Amino acid sequence: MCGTIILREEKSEMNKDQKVLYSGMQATGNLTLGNYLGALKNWVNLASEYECFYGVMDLHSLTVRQNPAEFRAHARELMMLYIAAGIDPEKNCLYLQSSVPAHAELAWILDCFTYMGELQRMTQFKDKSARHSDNINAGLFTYPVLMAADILLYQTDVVPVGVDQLQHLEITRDIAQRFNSIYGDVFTIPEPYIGKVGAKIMSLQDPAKKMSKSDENPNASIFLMDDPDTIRRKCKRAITDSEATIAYRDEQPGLKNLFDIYCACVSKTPDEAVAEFAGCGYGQVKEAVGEAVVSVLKPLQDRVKELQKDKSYIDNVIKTNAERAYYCANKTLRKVKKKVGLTEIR
Ligand code: ATP
Ligand code: LTN
Repeated sequence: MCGTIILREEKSEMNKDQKVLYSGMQATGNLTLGNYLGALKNWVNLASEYECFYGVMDLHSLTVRQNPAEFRAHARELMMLYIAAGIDPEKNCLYLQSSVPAHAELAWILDCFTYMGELQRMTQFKDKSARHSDNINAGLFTYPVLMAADILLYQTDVVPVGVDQLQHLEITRDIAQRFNSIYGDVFTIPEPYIGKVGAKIMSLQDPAKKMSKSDENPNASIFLMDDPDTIRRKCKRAITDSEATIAYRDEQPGLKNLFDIYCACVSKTPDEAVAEFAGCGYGQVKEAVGEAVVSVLKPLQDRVKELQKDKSYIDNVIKTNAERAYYCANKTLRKVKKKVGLTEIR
């Protein structure tokens, strides 16, 4: 075990010149096509250029009540989805947020550098407290500070996320700049990375809302593990409009969303997609979108099914990557504690 830690420390020292990428998802429920096209797919595309850390954000998930057994299973499933999507756990650090205590420790310190007014402005807090009015807990309120701690602990340069997370990135940068202005250059200031296509996939049943894991209408979201017939059916039932015109424009949000999904799946531009379907009916577009999504998700689903059979492999990934994350995170945490004047006992 000690030997493994030393090897992993050496690896981090060696990669000092490589820029750092950090991202993560909450370990709640089933991932949607929005999570995949808006975030996960970009992670895979960027992985070779950066030293990458991908967290399974299980501490964040506690802001909503979880069934313990299901929650534990979801965290493992999410780890499998990361791997199935193409993130190699030998080359990238995939780990559970809760296995690195430095996240919670830095979050507390950063809480003391964050203003109530800043947190009150967060739209995700407003949305989630409206949706969970029976459980507006302090964790939901300070959620962005824990997210800032996640990012800043690894001296992150770039954070690939969907558009809905931009506000959290902005507050992360503000907190880091505030801290640095008092104590010197402790934190790298991270930049968001938003993909060109798929940055905001909308609900198939209400194109004004983002596609979300927690939508009550099961036809609104395509889940990554949906079987092909379910995917085709959900696409067929997607809400469009009565204009009967093939175009990519804001006035036809349902069709625009279908084109966004199609383009992200087949790597085409909206203009190319519109040209391809010129003269077609919406039914043909929906059918093609369904097939494109099935083709993108099939290999990922097959790989998840294989991984589900190999418990010890995932156990091993969880353990060894946690050691590396622990080492990197604690380097920053030690620096922060020293700067603010906390006593270190060796
Ligand atoms: P919930 O809907 O339950 O609040 P979520 O689906 O937003 O959760 P998160 O774990 O909060 O899931 O998000 C994980 C990543 O997926 C983030 O980078 C987020 O920006 C991205 N993402 C989520 N939904 C979409 C979407 N509809 N389109 C594009 N990106 C998305
Ligand atoms: N809040 C994020 C999940 C998340 C995250 C992070 C993303 C928690 N910590 C750090 C990027 C970097 C969300 O997607 N809802």
